Amino acid sequence: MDDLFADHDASLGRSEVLAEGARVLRGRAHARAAEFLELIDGVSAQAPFRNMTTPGGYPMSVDMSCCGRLGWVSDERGYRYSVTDPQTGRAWPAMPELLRGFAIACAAEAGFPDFSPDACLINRYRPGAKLSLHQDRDEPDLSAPIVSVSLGLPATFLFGGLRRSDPQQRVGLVHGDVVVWGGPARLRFHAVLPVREGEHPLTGRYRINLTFRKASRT
Ligand code: MD3
Ligand code: FE
Repeated sequence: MDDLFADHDASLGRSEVLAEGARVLRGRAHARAAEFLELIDGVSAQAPFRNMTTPGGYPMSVDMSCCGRLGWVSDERGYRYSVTDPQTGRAWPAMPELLRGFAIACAAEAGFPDFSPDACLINRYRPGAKLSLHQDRDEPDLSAPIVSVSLGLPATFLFGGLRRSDPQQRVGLVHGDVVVWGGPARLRFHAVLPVREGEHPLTGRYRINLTFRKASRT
């Protein structure tokens, strides 16, 4: 049995379809979470967490880092993917193979068999941090899905429609949950409500979310 899914029995059948193209794989990252967090520590030792600035000039409340060939960057000039970390002037740390393989397996399970991520954005939320309503549309190949892994403190995720004003469904995401969204759900608006105060045995006062993306055309 594929040991990337060592907790398969515990999470068997706990897959929810949020909309066509969007699925939550409950608990799928639970068994490997401690290893994943070690790998994230390694990445952030080379590419430290930082509060990026929005194009409007405001600091984001979420601390971010990246790994993979490309990293997501925001500043007064706008949003884009870059092969260098503007803070260090160096390439982003490599995407750890264990993480990349896990994301590919989750995408395949959700119906996207050819996922080849080259960017992983690491979002770190302290209590009070949030992500406002947005679409992920900086990637040139929108046929590729995005895979999200939630670790640490829980959060409430808002899942909207293709227009900013569309109604939103609330989805609770806890430690170990994975969300895969692509196809007709790829451009849906979404947000994360302010993370509530709490303490998690593996992350302390943080929620960590990984998003695996294909950020280049080829
Ligand atoms: C999108 N991150 O980094 S990912 C982002 O939890 C981002 O840090 C969030 O949005 C985070 O751009 C959310 C989870 C997610 C789940 C379901 C979705 C995003 C989705 C459904 C449709 C569109
Ligand atoms: Fe997003």
